[in-house]
Parts: sequence; structure tokens; C-alpha cells
Amino acid sequence: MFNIKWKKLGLIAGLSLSLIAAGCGTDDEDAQTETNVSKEMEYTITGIEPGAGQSETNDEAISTYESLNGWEHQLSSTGAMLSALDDAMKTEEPIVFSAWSPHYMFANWDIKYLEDPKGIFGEEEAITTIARKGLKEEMPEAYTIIDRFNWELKDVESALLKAQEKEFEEVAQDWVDENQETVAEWTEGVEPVDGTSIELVLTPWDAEAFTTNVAKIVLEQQGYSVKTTSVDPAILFEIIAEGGADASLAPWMPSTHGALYAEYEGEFEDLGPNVDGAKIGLAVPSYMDIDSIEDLQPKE
Ligand code: PBE
Repeated sequence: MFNIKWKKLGLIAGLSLSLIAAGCGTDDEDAQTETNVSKEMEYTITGIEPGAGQSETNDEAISTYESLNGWEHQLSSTGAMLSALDDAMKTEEPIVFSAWSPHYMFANWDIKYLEDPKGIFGEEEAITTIARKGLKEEMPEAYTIIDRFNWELKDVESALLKAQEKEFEEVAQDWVDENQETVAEWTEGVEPVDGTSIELVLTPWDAEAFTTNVAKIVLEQQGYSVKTTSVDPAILFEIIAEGGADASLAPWMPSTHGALYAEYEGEFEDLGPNVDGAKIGLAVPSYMDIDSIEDLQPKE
């Protein structure tokens, strides 16, 4: 009995769906409708956290590119952006979103950066190590170690893939176990300390969580008691400049956090890149037939 009813319902639903589909077909035929994907996306960039450096570069892109005239920038969180991306990819819908490397998004989905002819997102970024003033004199052992920290982009990317199934603490411990030679280079000739407290600040993204956890393990092996605190980029620079935390391996330079860097320049020490070859930009699924930010269309 129930079965029959459901079957009927299914039939009706099926019928109305095909009627709708037929309706769409006719509409499409008459117009000069080359589909406007920008309109399909409701002229919206799917962004991430409001505090991200990249949220500012997106706004800058919107005000610079004519093709982005009238566009909205939807801020939310990295998690929400990734699930919007996943949903869109399942149904091959268009989406333009904030992307960056290193991140597992490029390994998980077939996506591409949009060309940025006006250079708003910059070329290569370097993830940079900074320290509060005085750290070098007060904790020379820790300073030496973090100054030597240096990763290959591929190390970070493979760690980020593993971190989809494990905690960052575990992935970082595995990395340290498997890379004892590198760790030995970082700590060579550095005297052990006896429980000195040190605080590292990071931002709430994956590469930073991995890197900072490796730093924590290595400094702990050296005898430090390490506290890690995750904050927004603006707070990170402020805390380090005020001497409220000791160091950070999280700033992205020169584009992503360049404005913050300039604001606090001279109030912290720059120890140079810990990862080269990072990148930020706007990206789309590879099935989308556009290659450049300039291929998007302004809202009328
Ligand atoms: N990110 C990842 C961050 C820094 C690290 C590019 C999303 C941002 O502040 O935009």
C-alpha cells in the first residue's frame, strides 16, 4: 500500500522535474545566453575569516578589478569555505573562493588559481619567523633554534594531508621522528635549558599549526616549557611588538600580512622565511571555463 503511494509520488515528482527542465531549455534557446557564471555565483566571492590577511586582499581585488565591480565578499570561516567548495564540486557548480598554498585543498580537489594580472595577491609568499625584541639576548638558545627553522613546501603539504586524519601534535611528532637529521642541524651546538618558559603565537590555519607544533616539540626536547597561543594576524603582530609573546613562525610576507608588518616594523625582529613558495589568490574549480580574475563579469 505504502509502496504504491510512494511510487506515485515519485512519478509526479519526476514529471514536474522534467517539466521544469523543459521550461529552462526553452528560455535558454531564445536569448543570446552565453551563460554568465558570475551571475550564477551571485557575484559573490566565498571568503574565509574576517581577520585573515587574505580577506583584505580580496577586498582590495574587488575595488581594483573592473570585472569585480559590485561583487560581494562573503566572509565566514575556512571550514565553511571548504564545505561550500566541496558542495559546489559535487554538483559542478561555479564558485570563486579564497585559496592558498600550502594547504590540502589543492591535493583534495581539482582547482586552479585565477590569474591576477594586477598583482593584488602578489607573487610568491614566504612564511616568516619573527621574534620579540630582546629574545636574542634573553633566550639565545631558543632564538638560534627558531632562526634555523626552515621547511620545504612539500614537507608542509604532506603533513597537512596527514593531518586530515590525525591531530597536528601527532603529525608534528611523526615529522620530528622521521627527520632527526634536520632537527639535529637546527639544535647543533645549542646548550640545553632547564624548563625556561617560552610562548609561541600562531594564526588559526593548518600550516601554522603544523609548523608551530614541530617548533614546540624541538624546543621541548631542548628543555623549554612551551606554550602556544592561536590568535588573529593583527593580534599576533601586536603581541610580539609589545613583548607579550616570544616568537611566531606564522606571518606570511610580503602580501598577506604586509600591512601589519609595516605597521609594527621596527618593533620586532625578522628572522627570515621558514617556508618559501607559499601563495595566496582567488581560485575556481578546474571545470570552470575561466582563467583570470578579468574573465569574471561585473554586476550590472
Ligand atoms: N591564510 C593562511 C592566512 C595566513 C595563512 C593565507 C589564509 C591569512 O591571513 O590570510
